[in-house]
Amino acid sequence: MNHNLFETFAAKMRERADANFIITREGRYYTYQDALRISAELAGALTELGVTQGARVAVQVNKSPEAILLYLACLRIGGVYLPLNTGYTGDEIRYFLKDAEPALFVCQPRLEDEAQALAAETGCPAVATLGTADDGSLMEKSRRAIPCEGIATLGENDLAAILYTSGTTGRSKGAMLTHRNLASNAETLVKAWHFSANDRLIHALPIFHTHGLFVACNVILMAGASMLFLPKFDVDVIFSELPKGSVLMGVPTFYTRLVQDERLTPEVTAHMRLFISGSAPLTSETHEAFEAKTGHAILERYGMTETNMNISNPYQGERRAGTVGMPLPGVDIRITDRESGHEVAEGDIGILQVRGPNVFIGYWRMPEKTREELLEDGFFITGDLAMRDAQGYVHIVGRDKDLVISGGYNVYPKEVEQIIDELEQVEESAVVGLPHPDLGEGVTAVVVLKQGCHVDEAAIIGHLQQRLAKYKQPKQVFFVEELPRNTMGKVQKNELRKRFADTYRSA
Ligand code: MLC
Ligand code: AMP
Repeated sequence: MNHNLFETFAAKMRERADANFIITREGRYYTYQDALRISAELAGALTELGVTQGARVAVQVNKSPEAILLYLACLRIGGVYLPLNTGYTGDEIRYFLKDAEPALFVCQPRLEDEAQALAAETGCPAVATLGTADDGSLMEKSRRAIPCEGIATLGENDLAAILYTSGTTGRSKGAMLTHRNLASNAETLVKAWHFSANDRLIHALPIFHTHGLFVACNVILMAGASMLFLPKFDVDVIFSELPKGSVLMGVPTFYTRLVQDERLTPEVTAHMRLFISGSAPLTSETHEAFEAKTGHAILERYGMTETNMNISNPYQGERRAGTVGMPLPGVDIRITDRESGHEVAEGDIGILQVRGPNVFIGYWRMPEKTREELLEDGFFITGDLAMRDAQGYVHIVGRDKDLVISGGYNVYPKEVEQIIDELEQVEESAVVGLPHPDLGEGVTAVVVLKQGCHVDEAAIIGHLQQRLAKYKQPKQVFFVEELPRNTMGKVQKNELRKRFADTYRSA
């Protein structure tokens, strides 16, 4: 395997030069030939803006085909792509810019002034803009720049991207992903899921996370296939596009919304080859209802930002509801007892660890955190609780880490609690995820006020609004006299989850 991701893509792009790579609903399209040419032009612009091999390029832009061409340009010159959720607030962005020290910050045109201010404050030397219609200063510059036709020479541990995952201690950690990590995983997934040049992926995920960026786009590039780029997941649009696609990748919320719709029939999905779900648990009920309505068994897989994809249900063979399947080729797993660290017996629950060429090389400038989670023998401690059954299928049964997954987005309670606790009226708080019919889990805050103090839900949400992306903000806030604690004084979040379990049941 060639570990240089762009070289691997480029070989396919040349082979498929006249074929469509990305198309939009408005009829805009880029062939592979276009992608080769424009990525060279953008690479020229990046170079002029001071991006050198190993330099980070922070990108917070709305979804567009050009954003993927920018990702390709970055790979081409050995830059390190650093995508950021468009929902992040200025406070959140400030931290990433300070921590990653990018050579360039690419933002939406309408946020240029804010971006300039943040860049000046954090010492980021350059800012460029990218819109959603082939516009912005970066595209303009690329049209005038000397194209950079070459491809950087890279070692197998050279970084392709840094993706930030929120930290359990409140500080986000930058997962360093190498070209080898991404190339090996894309190659594995193309084979495992039988992707070919004939595929057309309906792409409705955001492109600032592993799922929408690497699982979706890298696999398409590796197969020389095409994708229909949709700005977001919209049920009506999906139904109108399903007859033209062959694969849909989504988080469970995509499927729970589709299943509730009477338009979901065998006919509308007849052209589709495959439905894939991941990023959060897909319930057996949704899996079964989808199969009953369409005849398609959703293929559920399991992955993480730090590891790419690890475990998948089979393409051929039984796709078992409520399980994530078996380790992908090249991936080793072990399920260990939290206390002893020894592997548990088949059927027992333990902490899932994974190892393989897909596993990241560490957290950016956090050697201690890296040592805690990435063991010397190469296994990464996922923090997920798993069980392997007698047929070898892995079940993700819960989490050892304090994490909420809302509509496929991770929310670390600590980060939210810390900001709530800043309010002078607040004694303490606990943030938990409660069952939510649409989002899987709903972020919920339970707050204890200081004696004699008063503050309401709106004030708490108002305080969070400036600081945290919308999806991290609690959908509901409860006030209690005290938080339940065990004998060690640790807050028993399980008790809170039980007590407020029905909060969103009829949502
Ligand atoms: C949007 N909102 C959310 C939310 N998404 N709130 C909580 N959790 C979410 N996930 C907010 C909006 O800001 C809006 O607020 C309100 O909720 C209603 O929005 P909506 O129109 O219903 O949301 P929608 O645009 O439909 O988005 C829902 C979604 C989207 C599930 C389609 O969140 C999504 O595409 N999620 C995918 C996340 C993802 O790609 N995860 C992969 C991570 S990688 P208001 O007040 O403005 O109305 C990974 C590794 C792996 O995990 O294994 O893949
Ligand atoms: P992220 O850090 O955003 O990459 O999220 C990774 C986490 O998502 C994993 O550690 C799991 O907790 C969860 N996850 C991903 N895929 C699945 C799945 N199929 N079933 C259950 N949880 C999943």
